[in-house]
Amino acid sequence: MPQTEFYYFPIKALGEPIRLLLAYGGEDWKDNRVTPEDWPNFKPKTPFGQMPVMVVDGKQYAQSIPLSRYLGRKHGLAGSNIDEDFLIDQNVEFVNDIRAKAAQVQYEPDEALKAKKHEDFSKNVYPGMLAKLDQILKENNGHLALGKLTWGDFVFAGIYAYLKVMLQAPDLDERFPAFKKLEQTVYSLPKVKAYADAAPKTDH
Ligand SMILES: N[C@@H](CCC(=O)N[C@@H](CS)C(=O)NCC(=O)O)C(=O)O
Repeated sequence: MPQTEFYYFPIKALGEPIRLLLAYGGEDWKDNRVTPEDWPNFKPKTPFGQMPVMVVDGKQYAQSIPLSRYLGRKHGLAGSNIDEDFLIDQNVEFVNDIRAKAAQVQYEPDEALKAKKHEDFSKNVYPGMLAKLDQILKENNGHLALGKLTWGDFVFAGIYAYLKVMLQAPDLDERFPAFKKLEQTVYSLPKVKAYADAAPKTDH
């Protein structure tokens, strides 16, 4: 089996779900953490000028959610039919919607507008979305879909720390204990824990 090479910035963010899935699957993989200094040289060599990127036997795989879905299928974390797969996809996409909303604020270059958007979204957008996500986890036995461990849980657990930063919500664990619990469920899986214990420590 060829060694899998994984490339992402030295943070969790969109790369961490894939790292967690590679660890869970017991793959022989190398965690290449590309520094911002090295990125301009590597960027043109990637399929979309972005990371994460996985390379297996010279073949490149990109886009974080399809990568997670692919590894989930490979390692027995997908649904057992297209309806179950749909439920995972649907709820993963909703988590991604929350991230994308927060990204609209976080990457706003105008500081005054950024503050205004944050205030608006914190009052009018995030509470409803987060309450919905909390409801989804409660209806699914603490998981993102199907009432059991799926690759969707790895997407959530991998980006949760980043989500807190993006939402500017350091109190999210206290407001929604089910979120923290799901993150811990995934990070407590023995092979995932072994990876995380040995990995460089980053806050998001
Ligand atoms: N849809 C892509 C988005 C990837 C993405 O936005 N990557 C960012 C880091 S989180 C990146 O590579 N930024 C550097 C750049 O665009 O030059 C995915 O989910 O993989």
